[in-house]
Amino acid sequence: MNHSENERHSGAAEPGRSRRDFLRQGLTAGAGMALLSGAVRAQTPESTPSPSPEATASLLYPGAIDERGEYVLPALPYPAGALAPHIDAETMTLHHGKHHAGYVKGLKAAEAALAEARKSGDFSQIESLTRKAAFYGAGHFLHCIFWASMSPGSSKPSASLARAINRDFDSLESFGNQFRSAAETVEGSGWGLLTWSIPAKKLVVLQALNHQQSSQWGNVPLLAIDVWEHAYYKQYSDGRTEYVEAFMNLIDWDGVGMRYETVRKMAG
Ligand code: MN3
Repeated sequence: MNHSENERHSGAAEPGRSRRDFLRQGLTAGAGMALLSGAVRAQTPESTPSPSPEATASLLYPGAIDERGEYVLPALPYPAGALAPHIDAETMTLHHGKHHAGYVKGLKAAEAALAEARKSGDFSQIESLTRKAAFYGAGHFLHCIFWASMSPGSSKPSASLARAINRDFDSLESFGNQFRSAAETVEGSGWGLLTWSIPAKKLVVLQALNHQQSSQWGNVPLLAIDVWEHAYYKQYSDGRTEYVEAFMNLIDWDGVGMRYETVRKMAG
């Protein structure tokens, strides 16, 4: 599977949308809106009612599907140039409008082909189609988390997330060192991820090769850095280390904390 497959597709980024608009987009009107009050960030999993399944999904995978349940390219939660100088507007626009859009298109095509196979009973392409569904699907979902992992402002982990980080990584500094090292050493194209392990009930740093390989099962990504060359090459050339360092300045701990609280509510 060659990444250049995605080069054909283009989609317009939508700069100028606020973070709040972005979050609202993925939420269903009723239960989701209540979560936007800001209260969800400040409260513990035990003290708030569980959000609806739709709201939970859109908090964990922001903007991944539209109100009809169709896969969709979410708008960026900030203008394309808002993360400069750490990530410039040209890189963001190309990455979002071309590459991420290509994953959405590939995922839809794979699922349509699988539906056709079920209808016709011809499963001769099942291996290729299943692999494509995994590749493009994982690519789509991780990019949704990637955009939401960053923000132009500064932030720090909430008290409950900080406690979990200290418990599972000894300190925020140790977490940062492990996360940076994981991201910098991904072999080829892939991701550095902070995840919540549902079975182990703890935070785990993982790499993903391409988008879909090397995960544990049962891990929900909370923070994602894309280290495919298309994420940084225009600005940093082969300087992945410098790009990873720049990303560390952009981490949106509010969003990470929101996903942490949501998954804890969903699965302890
Ligand atoms: Mn990418």
